[in-house]
Amino acid sequence: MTGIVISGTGVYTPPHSISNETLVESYNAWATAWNDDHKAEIEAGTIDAMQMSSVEFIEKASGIKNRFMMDGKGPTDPTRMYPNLSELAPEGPMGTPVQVQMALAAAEKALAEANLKGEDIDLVILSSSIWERFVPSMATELQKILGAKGFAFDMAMACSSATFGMSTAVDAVQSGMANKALVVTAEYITPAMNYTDRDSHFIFGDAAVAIVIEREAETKSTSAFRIHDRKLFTEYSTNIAAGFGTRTLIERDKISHPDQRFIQQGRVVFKELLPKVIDHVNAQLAAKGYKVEDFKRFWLHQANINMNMFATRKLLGEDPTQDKAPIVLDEYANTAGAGCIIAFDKYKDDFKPGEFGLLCSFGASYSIGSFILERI
Ligand code: CO8
Repeated sequence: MTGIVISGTGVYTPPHSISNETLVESYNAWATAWNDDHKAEIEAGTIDAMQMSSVEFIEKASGIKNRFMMDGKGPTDPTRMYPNLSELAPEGPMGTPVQVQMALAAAEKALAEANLKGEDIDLVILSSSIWERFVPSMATELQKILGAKGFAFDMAMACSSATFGMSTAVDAVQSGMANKALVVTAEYITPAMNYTDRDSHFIFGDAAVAIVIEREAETKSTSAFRIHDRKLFTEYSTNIAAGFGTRTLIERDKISHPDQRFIQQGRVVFKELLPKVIDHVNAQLAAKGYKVEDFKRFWLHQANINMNMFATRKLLGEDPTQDKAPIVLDEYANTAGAGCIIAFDKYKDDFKPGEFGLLCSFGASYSIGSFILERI
């Protein structure tokens, strides 16, 4: 046991709700126009025609029906196919980033649930998969806006950004480096997507989540969860990648190269990662003397419904229900590090004191982060 609790969580949902139908319509319009432009080469057999996307495939293969975007117009405009950043952060790179605006909205909700104000926080960790700006640190800008004290820093661990950030915050509070920590995962992912890639154009949505971490003895929250245990794992893999970074600045000709944006070997990820997740969770429960029956709920990473069904079926030995392992990816799509926290935030209010749940992120790098939680 850590003596530390999660005393508040918050979710920021972006304003534009984009259905599979809308996304497929714009992709297919773009692909049809591309095929028309390349008719001669396609007919000569020198290049392949773009295949059409379909709503039925997306829903069956992923379980995703909808996603939220900060800018819904750009990615669904067949003549553009990427978001318009400058409309959302008009003052250029030093204007408050969209990611910080998203983070702030989630943080305000988490602080309210924890019964705290910005000035009560003395550690801010902005832990996300991708970055709108590297310097100055976006976490320090959020710290300033919130009026938080102490120190702040950015960190990244792809799909496990929130859980790894939470674990870092637990260490800081336990060691006395900080008193009350705010972890925010602001996944502004749409700018890193390739909306002209049929295999992945439907996978992601934008969202931000925030978590307050503090000592159990000090919390003013009426709905806190005690952190009993946490277990982290990583293993290098290039099967999920987005190659942009400083190299993009230098190799200008590669800026629009597909490997700068999100790419994955979806089937390989499915096969390689899931056994690791199941072993990871089983090992954690065995080491701490828990059985799966001890848990009221499993708040899992939200990438693909078939993955979640498979994982919970293996863990529980039965078909999972929405109550046992809630799915939010149908509405939010894959929100990288934010997914399992959205599930936690939306499916935790019915917990009674003494009931246990397991929170687990898994995905890119590869990474896994799992927490055993008890409602106090
Ligand atoms: N419409 C119609 N048909 C399609 C489409 C489409 N949009 N896309 C592909 N197809 C076709 C394929 O071409 C293929 O055709 P054929 O059989 O003729 O070759 C057929 O459908 C089947 O394709 P797949 O085998 O690829 O389909 P799957 O059933 O494997 O489903 C998924 C694809 C949905 C991608 C699935 O493999 C999946 O979700 N796997 C799990 C992957 C996963 O969890 N990844 C983790 C995501 S990463 C993460 O969570 C956070 C990353 C944070 C980093 C962000 C950086 C920007």
